Amino acid sequence: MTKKIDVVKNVLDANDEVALENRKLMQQYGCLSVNIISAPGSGKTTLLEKTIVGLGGAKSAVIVGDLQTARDAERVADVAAVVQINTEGGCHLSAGQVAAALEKLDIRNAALDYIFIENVGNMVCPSGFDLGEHYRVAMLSTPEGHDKVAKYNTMFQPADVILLNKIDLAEVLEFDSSCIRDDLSKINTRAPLIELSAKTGEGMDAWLAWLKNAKAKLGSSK
Ligand SMILES: Nc1nc2c(ncn2[C@@H]2O[C@H](COP(=O)(O)OP(=O)(O)OP(=O)(O)O)[C@@H](O)[C@H]2O)c(=O)[nH]1
Ligand SMILES: [Mg+2]
Repeated sequence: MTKKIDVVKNVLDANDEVALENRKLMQQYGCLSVNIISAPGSGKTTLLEKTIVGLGGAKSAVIVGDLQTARDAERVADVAAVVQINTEGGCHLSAGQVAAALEKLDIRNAALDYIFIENVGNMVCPSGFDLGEHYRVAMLSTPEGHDKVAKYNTMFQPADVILLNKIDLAEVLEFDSSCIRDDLSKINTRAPLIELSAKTGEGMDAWLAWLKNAKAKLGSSK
């Protein structure tokens, strides 16, 4: 029994060591990195397509994790350097996979301003793995229902910012964002909640302002 617990602990310790190196490397080269975690289909790739364009002249790269296919990478390739990681069954990205992607992106010479990590669509597994990101973004969308913060608290509790996407559908779905706010007040009062629609662009200004502010603060205590 003790042996099994040791193995799990060793895996997490090894991941955290690589994550620390990733964070140092991205810090050294002035790349703000965010790790976006959500259920499949919440709109991570759509958000990234719009975000990177919205950041104007900034140079961005995307590391995208999926079980199979390069479909998400193909969608963002026009606006950013991209590395697709196929986990082939794995339900989350690991720090080692991100370290390999940073080498592929040639981080030391690429002069990147932002690195966006789109984690594998999953509300549980990615939360346990630090990738070395500066900030963690937890996203949910209105079709998923307003009970998700309380039910998947491990995803929302450590988040630095929370995005509620697809607010263009809120009315037809009778989505109650006060439920989200109530549940967040019990587990995470630190992270701002930004309501937006990656499709219509509503609320995107607040998200872009948050990113630019985080980028400006890079190099401080974080
Ligand atoms: N109505 C509406 N649809 C959206 C919005 N954002 C994304 N979508 C749609 O939601 C679907 C899934 O979007 P994706 O961006 O592929 O979602 P994802 O989170 O990257 O999905 P996975 O990578 O498979 O986990 C697509 O049909 C998008 O067009 C939004 O703000 N409003
Ligand atoms: Mg995607």
